[in-house]
Amino acid sequence: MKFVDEATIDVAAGDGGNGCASFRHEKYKEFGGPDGGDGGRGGHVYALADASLNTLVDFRFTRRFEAHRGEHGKGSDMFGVKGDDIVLKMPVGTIIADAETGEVLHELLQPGEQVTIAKGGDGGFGNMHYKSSTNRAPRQKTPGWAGEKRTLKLELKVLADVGLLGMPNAGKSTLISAISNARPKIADYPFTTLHPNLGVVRVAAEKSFVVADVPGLIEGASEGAGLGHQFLRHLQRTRLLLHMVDVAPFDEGVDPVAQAKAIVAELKKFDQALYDKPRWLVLNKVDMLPADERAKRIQDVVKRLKYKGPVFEISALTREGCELLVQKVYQHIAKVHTDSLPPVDIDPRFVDTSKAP
Ligand SMILES: Nc1nc2c(ncn2[C@@H]2O[C@H](COP(=O)(O)OP(=O)(O)OP(=O)(O)O)[C@@H](O)[C@H]2O)c(=O)[nH]1
Ligand SMILES: [Mg+2]
Repeated sequence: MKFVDEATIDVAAGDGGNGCASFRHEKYKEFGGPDGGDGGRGGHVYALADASLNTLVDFRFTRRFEAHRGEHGKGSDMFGVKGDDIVLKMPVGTIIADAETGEVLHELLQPGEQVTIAKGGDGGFGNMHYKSSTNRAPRQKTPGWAGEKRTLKLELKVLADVGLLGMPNAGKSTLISAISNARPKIADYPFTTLHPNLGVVRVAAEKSFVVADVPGLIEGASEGAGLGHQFLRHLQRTRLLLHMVDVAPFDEGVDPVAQAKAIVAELKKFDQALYDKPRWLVLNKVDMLPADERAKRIQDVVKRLKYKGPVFEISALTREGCELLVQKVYQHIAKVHTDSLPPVDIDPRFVDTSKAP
C-alpha cells in the first residue's frame, strides 16, 4: 500500500550583492579611474536525492530555507564574496512542484542527483565595468539581482516499512497515534479500523520510517470471519511485523496466548511469505497489569507462546516502552534498507548541509 507523504516548503536563494561606484585615490596619481567591484552572487538552493532518507517528515519541522546573499562590491577593485549555497537532502523519488501552479519542476530519481530549486541572484556591476574610451569616469553601478523565492510542494509516494498486526482492540491504532503523525479512530469496540492507515514516525533528524495500521484479525478470518484477511496484503511489502497482543484483556476468560496463536495461524493461512517475515512480539496494555504480577504474567505469555524473538512491553496509552520500540524498529529498518541498496557515490561537496538554517 502506498500513500503520499507531503510537505510544503519556502525556499529563498540569496540576493546578489550590489555593485560599487568608487574611484582610485592614490598619492601622486591623479584621475585614478573607476575601481568599484561587482557584487557577489547570492547562494543557490539545491535539492539532493539521498538514498538513506525515506520520508519527508523533516520538512514539517523546518519549513523555510534561505541561502545567504552575496556581499556588495567594494572599492580598490574588490568583488563581493558569493553567498554560500545550501543543499536540502530529500528522499529518492521526491517530486518537487511549484506550490502555486502545481507545475512539476523536478523528480529526483537517482541517488546523488542534484538540482537547483532556487537560483541565487547575480551580483550587480561596479563602475569599473562601465569604463570605456569615451567615459573614463563612469559613476554607474547596478544593484544586485534578487534571488529566486518560491514555495514548493514536495511529494513522495511511500510504502510502509512496518506493519501492525493483532486482534481487534489490541491497541494498534492507539500505537500508531502515539508514535506517528497518523490520527486514526480509536475506540473500545472491535473493528474500529476498517481501512489501513499509514503514519510517518520520526525517530530523529533524517531518521524516519513508515508504519501501517490495519484492521483487526480474528480466528477464522481466512473463511471470512470479521473483516476477512484480504487487508493483510497491505503488509506484504513491509520489512517487519509488530504483533500486538493485549496482555490485560477486559474479559478475564480471554487468554492472550490463545489469541496470539490464532493470529499467527491466520497469517500462515494467508501467505507463507508474510508468515516468514521478521515478526516481533509487542505486549500492550501493561499499564493494566497489577505491578506485583506484571513480570510473572509477561513471562508466562512469552513462555507459553514458545516465542524466541524480541519482546517489547509497552503501553500505547501511557507511551511506556514506545520510545525504545521505535528506536529498535528504526535500527532494524535502517539496516535492511542499507543492505539492499547499491553503493552510490555522492559528491561530498554537496552533502554538508550544516549551514542550512
Ligand atoms: N489501558 C490501556 N488501554 C489501551 C492501550 N492501548 C489501547 N487501549 C485501548 O484499547 C481500545 C482499543 O484500542 P484501538 O487502538 O482502537 O485498538 P485496535 O487494535 O486499533 O482495534 P481495531 O481497530 O478494532 O482492530 C481503546 O479503548 C484504547 O483506548 C493501552 O496501552 N492501555
Ligand atoms: Mg484500530
